[in-house]
Amino acid sequence: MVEQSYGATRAAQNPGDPGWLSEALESLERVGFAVLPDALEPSLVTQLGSALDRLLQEQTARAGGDDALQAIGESGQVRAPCCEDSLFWSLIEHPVVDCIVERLLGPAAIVLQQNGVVMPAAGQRHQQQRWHRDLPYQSWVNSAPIALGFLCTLDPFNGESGGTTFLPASHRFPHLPSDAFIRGWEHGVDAPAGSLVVFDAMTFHRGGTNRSNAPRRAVNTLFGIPLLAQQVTLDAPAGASPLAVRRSGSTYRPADSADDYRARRQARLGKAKDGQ
Ligand SMILES: O=C(O)CCC(=O)C(=O)O
Repeated sequence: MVEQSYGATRAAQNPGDPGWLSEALESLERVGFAVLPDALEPSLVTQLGSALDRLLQEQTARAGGDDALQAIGESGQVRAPCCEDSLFWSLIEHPVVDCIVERLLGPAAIVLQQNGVVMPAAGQRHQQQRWHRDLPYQSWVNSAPIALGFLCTLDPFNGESGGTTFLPASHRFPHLPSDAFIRGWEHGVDAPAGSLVVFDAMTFHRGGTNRSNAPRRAVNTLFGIPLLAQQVTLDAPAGASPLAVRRSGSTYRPADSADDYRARRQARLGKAKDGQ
């Protein structure tokens, strides 16, 4: 049924789009996120879950155990799973993911990061439970998306397991709103395992608290336009000043592996617990 209105016009939609795509694109534009339930085959979800459990164990052991990861805010996270198990490329090549990426970011889009997020059971804390953007430390807004997150749920997201909580339309405003606004408007996602939760990377969100008795797992693949990349990799000469090192861009160069990422983070944060 067409809803009645007066004095209003509708933005044109692409008549060739399937209904799910029109709905997802409109939600992404207006509220900053969209939920696509049951987007993945159950057998793939099971395989991804087992692979993520294995990688979490392996990466945690390589990093010196969970206490070492807690110290640098890295516990319960699997970095770049697609670099260690090709199964995770199925989330990058998934036709629904690809359709939205191509439409909103275009053919030059690249994967900026892929992370497994394992929310611990029984209400324990996790680094991703604080409000953040997936392009963090940015207090400005863009008129069209430059990066999109695709959270694939490997377990049900609901009030008990702590589905991701979004601040609707926060991709449209530079700053995090007040606590009162957050309490009034935050929206927790309910979705079965195998869903895709798609969001503009500038939409503020946080992982919910998992009060169930089992870990709650998801994989977040972040795609973005290849913005402001160096044309040639520049290395500052031996003995260069801190300024030259900073300007060379070496601090922000992509890590070679999950272990390299953690070694750099360890060097930067030491024992500080509050780093991002
Ligand atoms: O797992 C979640 O609910 C949230 C994950 C998250 O915040 C992130 O990957 O940026």
